[in-house]
Amino acid sequence: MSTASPAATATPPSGAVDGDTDDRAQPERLSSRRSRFDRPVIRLAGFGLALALALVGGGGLGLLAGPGPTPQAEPPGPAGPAVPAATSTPAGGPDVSGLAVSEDGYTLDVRATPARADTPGELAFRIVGPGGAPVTAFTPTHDEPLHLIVVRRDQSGFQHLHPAMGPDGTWRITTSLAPGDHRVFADFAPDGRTEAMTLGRDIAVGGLYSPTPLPPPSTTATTADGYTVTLTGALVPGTASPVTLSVSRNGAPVTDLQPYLAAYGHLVALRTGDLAYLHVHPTGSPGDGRTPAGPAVEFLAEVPSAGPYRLYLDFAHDGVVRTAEFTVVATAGAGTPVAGVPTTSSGHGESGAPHGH
Ligand SMILES: [Cu+2]
Repeated sequence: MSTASPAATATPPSGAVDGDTDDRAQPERLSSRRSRFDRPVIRLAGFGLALALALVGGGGLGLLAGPGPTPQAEPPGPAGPAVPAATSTPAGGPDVSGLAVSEDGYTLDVRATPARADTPGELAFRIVGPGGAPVTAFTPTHDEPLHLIVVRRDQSGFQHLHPAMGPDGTWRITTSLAPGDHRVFADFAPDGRTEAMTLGRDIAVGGLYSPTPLPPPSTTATTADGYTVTLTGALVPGTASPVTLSVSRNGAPVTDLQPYLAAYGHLVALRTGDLAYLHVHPTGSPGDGRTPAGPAVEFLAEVPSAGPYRLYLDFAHDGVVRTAEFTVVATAGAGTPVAGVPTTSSGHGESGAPHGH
């Protein structure tokens, strides 16, 4: 009955994408410091999502000044001329991440991209603040002042980078990108904001683009260097869904995972179709006295809608950060097994796809 999917994929040790040997290949700096605040669950609410999609689809802010009613955006003041909310995102909250290039007055301003495909080049950008000047002060989240995620729009080539900022607020890193359109996410908290935010935009890299089909759902991912990560749990739209990822190496459970970004794992989920960004984190922290260093790392994830997502788990072991990737289909209804496994297959708990609770 075991039909292990050959399509389970994982990227090799971080940085080996495209075979280059730039700084992504270096092990991430490992630290056990706790970040100042965590965001255990990012909710993507439907209302904010619709508006954010309108923004993205419109290619700019113009739509905000349009005639569409924005039920939660009206100030509570007395009657007066209706003022279009042209300079900020609608009320309803930053529930949607990564779908907008500008939000709450902050804009992701890309200054340079690698000139040639599959060749190391500079990716440079700034975060421009509400006053029009680049932001230079950030509150670290998960041990870093800014997290940069780059993934091609077909959800291949995932990279989690930590660029360096110059005194003028320009962030730079050398990276190599395959041909095609890539989504760049900047995940950060400007000083003075209590919550992190994620801005996203596309960058284009010329060349012959051969899209990679989304791998079919699987509960197992393997890395090139002998790690296997097994996913259990179910993604239920609108629910904080427990998801457990278990790491083994050459068949033996790994019980000495290293802290990475103030956790034993760092999980990014991107919705297939629009690359809506969910930044999910474990339910425990290294050193809290109750969270083991593997093999299991537990997360809470709340997805906004049914359908496929691509999950990218970063974990650190033996001083190297690796990424394991999964396709997971979120299905409405409690207890639906993860990865779209039919619920009618068996009445016994042998399948390795336990119920959600
Ligand atoms: Cu990061």
